[in-house]
Amino acid sequence: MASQLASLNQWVEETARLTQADSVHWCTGSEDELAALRAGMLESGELIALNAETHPNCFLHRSNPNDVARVEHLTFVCTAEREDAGPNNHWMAPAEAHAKVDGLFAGCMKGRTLYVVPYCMGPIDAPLSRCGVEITDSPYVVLNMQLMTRMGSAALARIEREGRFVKGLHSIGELDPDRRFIMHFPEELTIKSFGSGYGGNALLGKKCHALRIASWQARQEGWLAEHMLIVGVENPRGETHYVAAAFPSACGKTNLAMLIPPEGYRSNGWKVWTVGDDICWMQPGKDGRLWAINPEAGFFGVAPGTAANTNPNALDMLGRDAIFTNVGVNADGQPWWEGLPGEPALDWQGRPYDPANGPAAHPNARFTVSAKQCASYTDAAESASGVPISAIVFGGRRPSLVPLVFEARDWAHGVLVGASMGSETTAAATGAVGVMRRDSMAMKPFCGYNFGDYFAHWLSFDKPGAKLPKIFHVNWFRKGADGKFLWPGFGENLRVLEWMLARVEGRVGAVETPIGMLPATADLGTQGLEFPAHRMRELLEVDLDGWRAEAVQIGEYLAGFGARTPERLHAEQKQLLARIDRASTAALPRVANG
Ligand code: GTP
Ligand code: SPV
Ligand code: MN
Repeated sequence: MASQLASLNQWVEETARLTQADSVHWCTGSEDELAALRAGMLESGELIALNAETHPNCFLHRSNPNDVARVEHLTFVCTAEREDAGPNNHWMAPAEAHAKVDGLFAGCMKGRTLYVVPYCMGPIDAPLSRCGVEITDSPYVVLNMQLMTRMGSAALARIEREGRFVKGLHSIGELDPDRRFIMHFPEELTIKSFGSGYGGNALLGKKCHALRIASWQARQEGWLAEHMLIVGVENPRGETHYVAAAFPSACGKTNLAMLIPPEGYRSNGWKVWTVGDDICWMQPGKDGRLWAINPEAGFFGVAPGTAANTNPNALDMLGRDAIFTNVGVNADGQPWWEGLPGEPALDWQGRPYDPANGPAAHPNARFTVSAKQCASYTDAAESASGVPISAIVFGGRRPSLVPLVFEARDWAHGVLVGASMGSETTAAATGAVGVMRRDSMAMKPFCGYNFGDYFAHWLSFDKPGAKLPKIFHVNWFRKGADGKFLWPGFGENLRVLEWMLARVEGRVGAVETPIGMLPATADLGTQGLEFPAHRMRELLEVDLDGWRAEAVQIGEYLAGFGARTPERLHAEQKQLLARIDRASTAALPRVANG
């Protein structure tokens, strides 16, 4: 089968010639096709069957140990003008990038099958959804794309109808880190990824298309493509508010998206609905609100730490029809990672487990599973119009300074709060872990254009008639003097969401501080939590000296984007600094007159 779309056929034919693939397979997404792929991979060792009784139709994939995470230093945005990619991206001139990577693709699929994978990001009938075609020589990528996107015949039909699609060319090459590139050509709606088979480097619908290319398109077309979860919070009155939250990689999106309310909240009727756990596309609706869809159809989630006491919804959905990448295995042939009960037998590289070799599961080990298997997944996630967003939340790993929660004063201040986000780096990308860096809107690795222009785009949503969500910042990761997290996190995070939504509904007050509005300690529900009052004070503390230094750093960071940073954002930063200075002066002990 080929397509009715000449441009697609032609691209497939050219690519087959360039890569010298043995054969071409157009993926339909049928059960037979998937079964055949799995059978071949079990034979080649690319998949390992897990315990079929405890984990029916679950498989383990061990990636090359040099290929276990995104590679930001090898990821490029190739725009005609360097400034359009911005200092937030690695840049290469398009002609040079094409030449470099096409050289690698030449002959790279000799002896391999070339898979043509048509996919749709978002519900197949949603106007905001966008389609793409990934060409890959990795059956592992095909299986993952089938779980993560609407892949196959329905997507191809939409592509043929629209005549337009994002082209993604991928080969695992030789998995040589010195011959690895993830190239984006937003002006050509094209992605070329060579030399990695892992996650965001290889599943091109995800970060490459749904964030880097889509953010570029979103700017031109007046919408937003964001690294955000989408979660519905239903209160005891049966009203559901949808919240979109941007946390950097491995900072808690999947966990918040699938949160199970604490016991007292559950019995009072609180419910939490999962729409998406990683990516959010949103657009102003006719009513002025922002309406959001989850472009993905599955979860590619961090395995370590996923446990009955942290994310039971996730654990429950992983009992069948799932792919595990770089986890350990127990003596029973079940997948195992740090946080689960019991003992590992083999580590992620298939060696007998030895603590001297490090953790049994790689810290960036992942599961891939269809969203439909998540008990809290809601039909609203399949809605063509999306869900209306009541609140936007930014957050990161900040061991000090940043309080548990605060609310931005208005949209423009909220954009500054998002732009100023910082977080400690994690194992989701190769490189040092635990290093503080700025990660505006959690998009540092994913914005397909200059951050200065991106901030201006965010500001542009504030216009007459807009009914914009309130913006908040959270920090689940503040630590006490003992080096331990002050806040219990996970399900207890609903307590913070409750306060935010009460603010959205205008039902609770707030304490005004120079950095924004904070809850009065009494307004954050701690019923049922063993929680000394001094700890809440510590979590909500605003250290003016520390914030002064932070505000100065934010100013320097914004200046780094030069003339592209909107004046309005500079003005917000100056106002922040001025508020801090005023409050510091007011807080100084006064000498009485006379
Ligand atoms: P990506 O898929 O990389 O984008 O990550 P993510 O943002 O979805 O992060 P995820 O929810 O998978 O969490 C990453 C790690 O943070 C896991 O080890 C979690 O156990 C831990 N984590 C998540 N939420 C919390 C929390 O509220 N408190 C604490 N202390 N840890 C958390
Ligand atoms: C992330 O790193 O933010 C992820 C995993 O969600 S990956 O698909 O590898 O980008
Ligand atoms: Mn992510």
